[in-house]
Amino acid sequence: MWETVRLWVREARHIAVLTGAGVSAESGVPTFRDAQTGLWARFNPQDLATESAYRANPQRVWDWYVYRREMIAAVSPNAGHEALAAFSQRHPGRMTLITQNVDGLHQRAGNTDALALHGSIAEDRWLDAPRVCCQVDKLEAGRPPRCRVCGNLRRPAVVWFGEHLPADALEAAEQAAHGCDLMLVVGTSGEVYPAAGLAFAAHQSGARVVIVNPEPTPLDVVAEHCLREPAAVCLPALLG
Ligand code: BJW
Repeated sequence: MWETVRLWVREARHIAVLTGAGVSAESGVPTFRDAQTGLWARFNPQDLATESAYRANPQRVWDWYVYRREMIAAVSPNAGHEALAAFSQRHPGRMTLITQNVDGLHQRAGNTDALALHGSIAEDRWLDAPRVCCQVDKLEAGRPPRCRVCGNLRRPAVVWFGEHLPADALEAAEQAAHGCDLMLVVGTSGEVYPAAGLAFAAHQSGARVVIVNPEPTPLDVVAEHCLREPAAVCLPALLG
Protein backbone atom coordinates (compact mmCIF):
# COMPACT_ATOMS: atom_id res chain seq x y z
CA MET A 1 0.00 0.00 0.00
CA TRP A 2 2.81 2.43 0.92
CA GLU A 3 4.67 1.75 -2.32
CA THR A 4 1.46 2.36 -4.30
CA VAL A 5 0.86 5.71 -2.62
CA ARG A 6 4.51 6.70 -3.07
CA LEU A 7 4.11 5.92 -6.77
CA TRP A 8 0.94 8.08 -6.93
CA VAL A 9 2.88 10.94 -5.32
CA ARG A 10 5.64 10.62 -7.92
CA GLU A 11 3.15 10.42 -10.82
CA ALA A 12 0.72 13.16 -9.73
CA ARG A 13 0.66 16.36 -11.76
CA HIS A 14 -0.91 18.27 -8.90
CA ILE A 15 -1.28 17.23 -5.26
CA ALA A 16 -3.66 18.91 -2.84
CA VAL A 17 -2.98 18.32 0.85
CA LEU A 18 -5.70 19.04 3.41
CA THR A 19 -4.41 19.08 6.98
CA GLY A 20 -6.07 19.25 10.39
CA ALA A 21 -5.05 19.27 14.02
CA GLY A 22 -3.52 15.77 13.85
CA VAL A 23 -0.58 17.05 11.78
CA SER A 24 0.49 19.15 14.77
CA ALA A 25 -0.17 16.47 17.41
CA GLU A 26 3.43 15.27 17.37
CA SER A 27 4.63 18.82 17.93
CA GLY A 28 2.74 18.68 21.23
CA VAL A 29 -0.34 20.70 20.23
CA PRO A 30 -3.47 18.88 21.48
CA THR A 31 -5.96 18.14 18.70
CA PHE A 32 -9.10 20.24 18.70
CA ARG A 33 -11.36 17.48 19.99
CA ASP A 34 -8.85 16.00 22.46
CA ALA A 35 -9.82 16.16 26.10
CA GLN A 36 -8.55 19.48 27.44
CA THR A 37 -6.30 19.51 30.45
CA GLY A 38 -5.86 21.59 33.60
CA LEU A 39 -7.98 24.70 33.91
CA TRP A 40 -9.72 23.99 30.63
CA ALA A 41 -10.71 20.37 31.30
CA ARG A 42 -14.35 21.23 32.05
CA PHE A 43 -14.93 23.19 28.83
CA ASN A 44 -15.82 21.72 25.45
CA PRO A 45 -13.67 23.47 22.77
CA GLN A 46 -16.64 23.39 20.41
CA ASP A 47 -18.60 25.53 22.90
CA LEU A 48 -15.77 28.09 23.23
CA ALA A 49 -15.14 28.60 19.48
CA THR A 50 -18.21 30.73 18.73
CA GLU A 51 -18.98 34.40 18.65
CA SER A 52 -21.87 33.93 21.07
CA ALA A 53 -19.54 32.25 23.61
CA TYR A 54 -17.18 35.22 23.25
CA ARG A 55 -19.91 37.81 23.71
CA ALA A 56 -21.29 35.89 26.71
CA ASN A 57 -17.91 35.57 28.45
CA PRO A 58 -15.11 37.39 26.61
CA GLN A 59 -12.60 36.98 29.40
CA ARG A 60 -12.98 33.20 29.52
CA VAL A 61 -12.64 32.73 25.76
CA TRP A 62 -9.79 35.29 25.49
CA ASP A 63 -7.90 33.49 28.26
CA TRP A 64 -8.36 30.17 26.44
CA TYR A 65 -6.74 31.68 23.33
CA VAL A 66 -3.92 33.26 25.36
CA TYR A 67 -3.22 29.86 26.90
CA ARG A 68 -3.18 28.17 23.48
CA ARG A 69 -1.06 30.93 21.90
CA GLU A 70 1.56 30.53 24.59
CA MET A 71 1.56 26.76 24.17
CA ILE A 72 1.93 27.03 20.38
CA ALA A 73 4.73 29.60 20.66
CA ALA A 74 6.69 27.07 22.73
CA VAL A 75 6.54 24.18 20.20
CA SER A 76 8.16 23.57 16.81
CA PRO A 77 7.10 22.12 13.48
CA ASN A 78 7.54 18.32 13.35
CA ALA A 79 8.76 15.90 10.68
CA GLY A 80 5.32 15.98 8.99
CA HIS A 81 5.30 19.77 8.56
CA GLU A 82 8.91 19.63 7.41
CA ALA A 83 8.29 16.89 4.82
CA LEU A 84 5.49 18.97 3.27
CA ALA A 85 7.64 22.11 3.20
CA ALA A 86 10.61 20.24 1.68
CA PHE A 87 8.38 18.67 -1.00
CA SER A 88 6.95 22.09 -1.97
CA GLN A 89 10.44 23.51 -2.23
CA ARG A 90 11.68 20.61 -4.37
CA HIS A 91 8.55 20.70 -6.61
CA PRO A 92 7.46 24.33 -6.94
CA GLY A 93 3.83 24.70 -8.07
CA ARG A 94 3.04 20.96 -7.77
CA MET A 95 1.39 21.04 -4.35
CA THR A 96 -1.35 23.13 -2.78
CA LEU A 97 -1.34 22.96 1.00
CA ILE A 98 -4.71 23.65 2.58
CA THR A 99 -4.85 23.76 6.36
CA GLN A 100 -7.61 24.06 8.92
CA ASN A 101 -5.00 24.73 11.58
CA VAL A 102 -4.57 28.14 13.14
CA ASP A 103 -1.22 27.30 14.78
CA GLY A 104 1.07 28.62 12.02
CA LEU A 105 3.33 25.54 12.16
CA HIS A 106 3.15 24.88 8.39
CA GLN A 107 4.16 28.49 7.77
CA ARG A 108 7.00 28.23 10.31
CA ALA A 109 8.21 25.04 8.54
CA GLY A 110 8.41 27.00 5.26
CA ASN A 111 4.96 26.64 3.63
CA THR A 112 4.37 30.39 3.74
CA ASP A 113 1.68 30.10 1.05
CA ALA A 114 -0.44 27.51 2.90
CA LEU A 115 -4.15 28.29 2.53
CA ALA A 116 -5.26 28.92 6.11
CA LEU A 117 -9.01 28.23 6.03
CA HIS A 118 -9.63 28.98 9.72
CA GLY A 119 -7.38 32.01 10.20
CA SER A 120 -4.46 32.50 12.54
CA ILE A 121 -4.33 32.30 16.32
CA ALA A 122 -1.36 34.68 16.38
CA GLU A 123 -3.43 37.62 15.15
CA ASP A 124 -6.32 39.69 16.52
CA ARG A 125 -9.03 41.76 14.93
CA TRP A 126 -11.94 43.89 16.09
CA LEU A 127 -15.06 42.07 17.26
CA ASP A 128 -17.42 44.72 15.85
CA ALA A 129 -16.85 46.86 12.76
CA PRO A 130 -14.18 49.36 13.83
CA ARG A 131 -15.04 53.07 14.14
CA VAL A 132 -12.56 55.93 13.78
CA CYS A 133 -11.83 55.72 17.48
CA CYS A 134 -10.73 52.05 17.25
CA GLN A 135 -6.94 52.29 17.07
CA VAL A 136 -4.75 49.27 17.80
CA ASP A 137 -1.98 51.46 19.16
CA LYS A 138 -4.36 53.02 21.69
CA LEU A 139 -5.91 49.95 23.28
CA GLU A 140 -7.09 49.78 26.85
CA ALA A 141 -5.24 46.79 28.30
CA GLY A 142 -7.42 43.98 29.58
CA ARG A 143 -8.65 40.45 28.99
CA PRO A 144 -9.52 41.11 26.21
CA PRO A 145 -8.03 44.50 25.30
CA ARG A 146 -10.61 47.03 24.08
CA CYS A 147 -10.97 50.41 22.41
CA ARG A 148 -10.61 52.95 25.15
CA VAL A 149 -13.29 55.19 23.59
CA CYS A 150 -16.14 52.91 22.45
CA GLY A 151 -15.23 49.64 24.21
CA ASN A 152 -15.04 47.57 21.00
CA LEU A 153 -13.23 44.32 21.90
CA ARG A 154 -10.27 42.68 20.22
CA ARG A 155 -10.80 39.02 19.31
CA PRO A 156 -8.60 36.29 17.83
CA ALA A 157 -8.47 36.35 14.01
CA VAL A 158 -9.75 32.79 13.68
CA VAL A 159 -12.92 31.45 12.07
CA TRP A 160 -15.50 30.38 14.63
CA PHE A 161 -18.53 28.15 14.00
CA GLY A 162 -21.19 30.01 12.03
CA GLU A 163 -18.64 32.40 10.47
CA HIS A 164 -17.60 32.55 6.84
CA LEU A 165 -14.19 31.28 5.85
CA PRO A 166 -11.86 33.76 4.08
CA ALA A 167 -13.31 33.80 0.57
CA ASP A 168 -9.99 33.92 -1.32
CA ALA A 169 -8.48 30.98 0.61
CA LEU A 170 -11.65 28.91 0.29
CA GLU A 171 -11.92 29.59 -3.44
CA ALA A 172 -8.26 28.63 -4.01
CA ALA A 173 -8.78 25.48 -1.93
CA GLU A 174 -11.85 24.50 -3.96
CA GLN A 175 -9.94 25.04 -7.20
CA ALA A 176 -7.10 22.86 -5.94
CA ALA A 177 -9.56 20.14 -4.85
CA HIS A 178 -11.22 20.11 -8.26
CA GLY A 179 -7.93 20.36 -10.18
CA CYS A 180 -5.69 17.89 -8.34
CA ASP A 181 -5.14 14.28 -9.28
CA LEU A 182 -4.13 13.25 -5.74
CA MET A 183 -5.42 14.58 -2.43
CA LEU A 184 -3.77 13.68 0.88
CA VAL A 185 -6.09 14.25 3.83
CA VAL A 186 -3.93 14.39 6.93
CA GLY A 187 -4.93 14.42 10.59
CA THR A 188 -8.45 15.76 10.41
CA SER A 189 -11.61 14.33 11.95
CA GLY A 190 -13.44 15.34 8.75
CA GLU A 191 -16.31 16.69 10.82
CA VAL A 192 -16.07 20.40 10.07
CA TYR A 193 -17.43 21.91 6.86
CA PRO A 194 -16.78 23.35 4.34
CA ALA A 195 -13.20 22.04 4.79
CA ALA A 196 -14.28 18.38 4.97
CA GLY A 197 -16.24 18.82 1.72
CA LEU A 198 -12.96 19.37 -0.15
CA ALA A 199 -12.19 15.63 0.06
CA PHE A 200 -15.56 14.84 -1.53
CA ALA A 201 -14.95 17.50 -4.21
CA ALA A 202 -11.56 15.98 -5.08
CA HIS A 203 -13.06 12.49 -5.26
CA GLN A 204 -15.96 13.67 -7.44
CA SER A 205 -13.51 15.37 -9.80
CA GLY A 206 -11.67 12.08 -10.30
CA ALA A 207 -8.70 12.54 -7.95
CA ARG A 208 -7.34 9.74 -5.80
CA VAL A 209 -7.87 10.46 -2.11
CA VAL A 210 -5.51 9.07 0.54
CA ILE A 211 -6.18 9.52 4.26
CA VAL A 212 -3.40 9.72 6.83
CA ASN A 213 -4.92 9.23 10.27
CA PRO A 214 -4.49 6.62 13.01
CA GLU A 215 -8.29 6.64 13.47
CA PRO A 216 -11.21 6.13 11.07
CA THR A 217 -13.01 9.26 9.82
CA PRO A 218 -16.21 9.97 7.86
CA LEU A 219 -14.00 10.84 4.86
CA ASP A 220 -12.68 7.26 4.59
CA VAL A 221 -15.58 6.42 2.25
CA VAL A 222 -13.96 8.41 -0.58
CA ALA A 223 -10.41 7.19 0.10
CA GLU A 224 -8.56 4.68 -2.06
CA HIS A 225 -6.20 4.05 0.86
CA CYS A 226 -6.24 4.91 4.57
CA LEU A 227 -2.78 4.94 6.12
CA ARG A 228 -3.33 4.41 9.84
CA GLU A 229 -0.10 5.94 11.05
CA PRO A 230 0.83 9.28 12.63
CA ALA A 231 1.48 12.14 10.21
CA ALA A 232 5.08 12.62 11.33
CA VAL A 233 5.81 9.02 10.32
CA CYS A 234 3.72 8.87 7.14
CA LEU A 235 4.54 12.17 5.47
CA PRO A 236 8.35 11.80 5.40
CA ALA A 237 7.89 8.23 4.11
CA LEU A 238 5.51 9.31 1.34
CA LEU A 239 7.12 12.57 0.28
CA GLY A 240 10.81 12.01 1.05
C1 BJW B 1 -3.76 12.37 13.92
C2 BJW B 1 -2.69 12.32 14.78
C3 BJW B 1 -1.43 12.15 14.21
C4 BJW B 1 -4.44 12.61 15.98
N1 BJW B 1 -1.31 12.06 12.88
N2 BJW B 1 -3.62 12.26 12.62
C5 BJW B 1 -22.42 21.17 6.33
C6 BJW B 1 -22.87 20.09 7.07
C7 BJW B 1 -22.94 20.17 8.46
C8 BJW B 1 -22.58 21.33 9.15
C9 BJW B 1 -22.12 22.40 8.41
C10 BJW B 1 -22.05 22.31 7.03
N3 BJW B 1 -21.56 23.49 6.57
C11 BJW B 1 -21.32 24.31 7.62
C12 BJW B 1 -21.67 23.69 8.75
C13 BJW B 1 -21.58 24.28 10.13
C14 BJW B 1 -20.20 24.22 10.73
C15 BJW B 1 -19.80 22.76 10.87
O1 BJW B 1 -19.05 22.21 10.09
N4 BJW B 1 -20.28 22.14 11.92
C16 BJW B 1 -19.97 20.74 12.17
C17 BJW B 1 -19.25 20.60 13.52
C18 BJW B 1 -21.23 19.96 12.11
N5 BJW B 1 -19.23 24.96 9.94
C19 BJW B 1 -19.05 26.27 10.11
O2 BJW B 1 -19.73 26.91 10.90
C20 BJW B 1 -18.00 26.95 9.25
N6 BJW B 1 -18.53 28.10 8.63
C21 BJW B 1 -19.38 28.03 7.64
O3 BJW B 1 -19.80 26.99 7.19
O4 BJW B 1 -19.76 29.26 7.16
C22 BJW B 1 -20.82 29.32 6.20
C23 BJW B 1 -21.99 30.01 6.82
C24 BJW B 1 -21.83 30.97 7.79
C25 BJW B 1 -22.94 31.61 8.33
C26 BJW B 1 -24.20 31.26 7.90
C27 BJW B 1 -24.35 30.28 6.92
C28 BJW B 1 -23.24 29.66 6.36
C29 BJW B 1 -16.87 27.46 10.13
C30 BJW B 1 -16.07 26.38 10.74
C31 BJW B 1 -14.99 26.99 11.64
C32 BJW B 1 -14.23 25.94 12.40
N7 BJW B 1 -13.40 26.60 13.38
C33 BJW B 1 -12.59 25.80 14.26
C34 BJW B 1 -12.03 26.69 15.39
C35 BJW B 1 -10.89 27.56 14.87
C36 BJW B 1 -10.34 28.42 15.95
C37 BJW B 1 -9.68 27.63 17.06
O5 BJW B 1 -8.79 26.79 16.84
O6 BJW B 1 -10.04 27.89 18.22
O7 BJW B 1 -11.53 25.16 13.53
S1 BJW B 1 -13.47 24.40 14.97
C38 BJW B 1 -12.13 23.30 14.93
O8 BJW B 1 -12.45 22.18 14.07
C39 BJW B 1 -10.96 24.06 14.29
C40 BJW B 1 -10.39 23.00 13.39
O9 BJW B 1 -9.65 23.60 12.34
C41 BJW B 1 -11.60 22.25 12.90
C42 BJW B 1 -11.32 20.89 12.39
O10 BJW B 1 -10.79 20.10 13.41
P1 BJW B 1 -9.72 18.99 13.01
O11 BJW B 1 -8.52 19.62 12.47
O12 BJW B 1 -10.37 17.96 12.19
O13 BJW B 1 -9.30 18.42 14.46
P2 BJW B 1 -9.96 17.29 15.34
O14 BJW B 1 -9.47 17.46 16.73
O15 BJW B 1 -11.42 17.25 15.14
O16 BJW B 1 -9.39 15.92 14.73
C43 BJW B 1 -8.03 15.59 14.80
C44 BJW B 1 -7.80 14.34 13.97
O17 BJW B 1 -6.41 14.06 13.97
C45 BJW B 1 -8.50 13.08 14.53
O18 BJW B 1 -9.15 12.42 13.46
C46 BJW B 1 -7.34 12.24 15.04
O19 BJW B 1 -7.57 10.83 14.89
C47 BJW B 1 -6.22 12.68 14.14
N8 BJW B 1 -4.86 12.52 14.71
N9 BJW B 1 -3.14 12.44 16.07
C48 BJW B 1 -2.43 12.08 12.11
N10 BJW B 1 -0.32 12.10 14.98
